[in-house]
Amino acid sequence: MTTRAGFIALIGEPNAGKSTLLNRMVGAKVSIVTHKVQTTRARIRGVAMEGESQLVFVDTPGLFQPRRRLDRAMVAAAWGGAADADIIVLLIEAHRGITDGVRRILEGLGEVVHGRPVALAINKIDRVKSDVLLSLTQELNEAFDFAKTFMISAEKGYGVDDLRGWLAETLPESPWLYPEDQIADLPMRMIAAEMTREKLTLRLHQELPYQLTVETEAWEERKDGSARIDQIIYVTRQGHKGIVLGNKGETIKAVSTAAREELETFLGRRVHLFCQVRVREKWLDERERYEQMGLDFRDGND
Ligand SMILES: Nc1nc2c(ncn2[C@@H]2O[C@H](COP(=O)(O)OP(=O)(O)OP(=O)(O)O)[C@@H](O)[C@H]2O)c(=O)[nH]1
Ligand SMILES: [Mg+2]
Repeated sequence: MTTRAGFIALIGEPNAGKSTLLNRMVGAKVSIVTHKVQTTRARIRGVAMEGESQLVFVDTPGLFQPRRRLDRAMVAAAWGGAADADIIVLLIEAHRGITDGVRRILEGLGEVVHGRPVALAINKIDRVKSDVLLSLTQELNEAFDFAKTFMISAEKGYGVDDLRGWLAETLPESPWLYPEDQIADLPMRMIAAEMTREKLTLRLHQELPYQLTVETEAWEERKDGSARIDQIIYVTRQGHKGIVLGNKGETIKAVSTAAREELETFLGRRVHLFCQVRVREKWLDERERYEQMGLDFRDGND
């Protein structure tokens, strides 16, 4: 039997459903998901097996017009993921159709593909009537030379098996790149930090989720089989610290409880999670913070 393996970059506008699709393909929550844009900040790999093929999915930050250093580093990471992949899957939101953002991505794609297959995945088909899909498919295929078009719902699972099957047979012949039972290669410290950031993003409003970052500072294995995890939430202003803490500390308490519960499920053991909020006005310009996020600091330069 010949084995196949390779990298599949999931790209698209923020909120297109890339992380949801990665998690569904892998069968576990490897990448955080929220209803807000710009949730994913760095490339996150998830591994799935299909027959003799090993599919290494690369979730990427959404592609948008960056304003800040962090935005630029995120967008660079996303394009970098596309540039390194064997196959690119572009996710489009069915109900939003061809936005200006989608047009810009199609232009950018032309420069990075170099003959590699690009599949179109029209996502969130559960949100539209089927007649919309036909014209959208046609328009998109006129705008770009896609190898194949799939209509999916990453959330409900529609069409995902077809996409997986096509990817499995389209990947190049290659030995597997990861052990057969491995599903992710993100360090646990980072997965843990991401879980806390997801809960913060879900609870906090407006700009605040975009002005904070979470890092796991210490991870201690305890004799009773549990883990003690200490995390720092960096915010840019004293006022933000107050909001993250909440009245009598109720916000931070709810966030850390939710994150701890999810971590315990993921790890299959007890966790003691301690989150501390620290004001660091300039964290968005600190190299160390980017390295912790898995981003290249230099990519943020103008
Ligand atoms: N109705 C519907 N919602 C979906 C579907 N797929 C994803 N979503 C929702 O869309 C929102 C964004 O999903 P994500 O997976 O975080 O999107 P993303 O592309 O990773 O977003 P960024 O990380 O911000 O770039 C979440 O609320 C998901 O639950 C789908 O097939 N149908
Ligand atoms: Mg995401």
